[in-house]
Amino acid sequence: MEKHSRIFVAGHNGLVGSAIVRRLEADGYSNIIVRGRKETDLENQGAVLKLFLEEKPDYVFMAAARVGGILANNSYPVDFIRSNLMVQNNIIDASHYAGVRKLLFLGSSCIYPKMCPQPIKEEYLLTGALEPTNEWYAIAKIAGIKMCQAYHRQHGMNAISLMPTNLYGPGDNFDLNASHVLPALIRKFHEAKLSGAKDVVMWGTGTPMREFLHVDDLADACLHLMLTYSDPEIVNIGTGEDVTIRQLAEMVKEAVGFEGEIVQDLTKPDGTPRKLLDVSKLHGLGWKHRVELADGVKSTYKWFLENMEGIRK
Ligand code: GFB
Repeated sequence: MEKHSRIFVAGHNGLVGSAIVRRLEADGYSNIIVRGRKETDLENQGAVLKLFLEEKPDYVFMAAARVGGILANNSYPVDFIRSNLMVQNNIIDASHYAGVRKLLFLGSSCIYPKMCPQPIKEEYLLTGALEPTNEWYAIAKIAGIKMCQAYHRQHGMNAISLMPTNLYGPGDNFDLNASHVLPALIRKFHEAKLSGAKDVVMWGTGTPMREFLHVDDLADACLHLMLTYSDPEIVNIGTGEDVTIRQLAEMVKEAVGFEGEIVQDLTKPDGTPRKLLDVSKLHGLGWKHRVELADGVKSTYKWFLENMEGIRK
């Protein structure tokens, strides 16, 4: 990929897409193509094909996805399976049809079986039943991986698939019904501090374990692998370290400076008990994360404070 290559970042307004655009711009890539939802509806096959034929991208970062936390995934199964299948099929098909040189597809750590051994190796894909709260999203993402591998096998397409762990950072969604745990806790502790509330509600038991990767690290890994990796086999992207949800809540509480209690809401699901990626393949490919969780929580809280007016909440 050259600095003047035509690079399409699908989903540039989202948490991941915006981080990829920031990363590419910082490195001097000068031909970044983005399209807003109003200009091109990525669920519309004709519109996506038209975009590809007009813009003729050389490289594609496929970061457009319908994403959400455990409650949104559990509540809107149609949206999560249908929208993701449509958008990814359109982009992968159009990439082939328009002769894209390389496509990077982003999946998720929730593609792996709920009860698979930890840390999770890439080879555990499709070895067991999925976590029911997010199987709709996971099935769509698995289909995306297989589409890329099928295009590689049948047409020699250069398409790589990366599986990031739980992400967070600037541009995250802070809507309490739709968001992931980390931005939700930042908002809840912040609002509790302002209102002088006695406690903050943490969903579930607090015992599930999650691995969190700062989105700027993910963007860096995407660029690294776009430049150096060309194999259809999937690669996990994470830190290789995890915490309990209770530990995360304590960390956010401290970063925000809230002094009250943390209480459980056991009517909300825990989800999968643990989801820690084995990142030895990634490390072997020459990449390691830089942002430690405690620092990332602090910087994301700072971002939240500075951007409260415009954020999704
Ligand atoms: O981040 P999260 O929504 O997604 O929840 P998953 C992680 C854990 O945090 C669960 C708990 O055990 C939640 O019950 N939790 C505690 C909270 N308090 C809160 C809160 O206020 N809000 C939220 N959202 N959770 C998602 C998948 O699973 O992970 C997606 O549904 C995707 O498909 C994403 O793969 C990365 O880690 O459980």
